[in-house]
Amino acid sequence: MHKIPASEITPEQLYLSRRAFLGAAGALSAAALLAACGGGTAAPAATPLPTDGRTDELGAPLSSFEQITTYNNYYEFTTDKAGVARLAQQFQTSPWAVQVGGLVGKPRTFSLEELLALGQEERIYRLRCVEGWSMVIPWRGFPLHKLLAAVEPQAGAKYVRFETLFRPEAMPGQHDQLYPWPYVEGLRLDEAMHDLTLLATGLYGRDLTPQNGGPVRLVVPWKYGFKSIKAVVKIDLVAEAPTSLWMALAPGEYGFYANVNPEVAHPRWSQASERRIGELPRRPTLRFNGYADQVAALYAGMDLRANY
Ligand SMILES: Nc1nc2c(c(=O)[nH]1)N[C@H]1C(S)=C(S)[C@@H](COP(=O)(O)O)O[C@H]1N2
Ligand SMILES: [Mo]
Repeated sequence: MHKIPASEITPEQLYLSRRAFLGAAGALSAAALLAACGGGTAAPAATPLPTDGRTDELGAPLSSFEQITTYNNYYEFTTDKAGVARLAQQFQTSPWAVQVGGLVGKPRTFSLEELLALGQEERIYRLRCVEGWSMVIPWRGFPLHKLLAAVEPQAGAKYVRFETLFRPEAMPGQHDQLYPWPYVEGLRLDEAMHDLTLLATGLYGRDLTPQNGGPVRLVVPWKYGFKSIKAVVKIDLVAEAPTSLWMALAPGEYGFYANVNPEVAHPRWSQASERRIGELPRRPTLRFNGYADQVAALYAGMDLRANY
């Protein structure tokens, strides 16, 4: 389905030499190295960070900073995954505000600084794109339920609707009339309240890069990557299931739930396996992307084939 650029299949030797360098530098953790760089001075985007031997809870190594920040889906900029980083480089992520409203007792606009104050934990999650590739990403952020609690959802609120910034001057892909901009996504309220559901403001201990959805994006690790909407500016609690951009564009291919499910094929390809970026053999895709223990109960009694 996709050609594998050479840049993705040769990094192991690089990792090994970086590891050796770290060893020589002494027992410095990645965090210590970052701290040593000084908080305010962001290293050039091209500078790779060590994975420091860390893994997800299933034992899979973290994807590298370089992989995570140079292979992106972000149609507001371009449909070329390798081209997003350059086009998004000048994107202004500050100042930023997220307007939270709809069926809530206390509608409120959060500045980025107020969002950061809600917490900055690290969460290592797998990201599985509906196209059949995946990564392991160390996000920094806070569970969305913290923000929702602050605005006090009303009894009639059953779903959460998310919207990306619409600014065609800065996001050239938004001139493409084929897509019903702005990008919209939605979750059922209980999915949104689940502790795994994150609002991410960083990765690898740094502020979130523009190409990864900076300054703030949603991360829902048991769903296909397209649910994890980037550059969020609006969050509304609503009574009815929102229509996402992908549902509007191709309702037969993309449903509201989009839970990772190896047993339900996309109409045009199997979802039984995936290509972890940087690896050659494909991996089997896991039910709910490996988070079934934590989230399967949300869908008890539902037909997950009909609710794709
Ligand atoms: N606003 C917006 N959010 C988006 C997308 C997009 O095109 N626009 N692409 C989605 C898809 S298909 C995936 S797989 C992930 C990719 O996130 P990453 O580039 O940080 O890996 O972002 C999702 N969020
Ligand atoms: Mo995706």
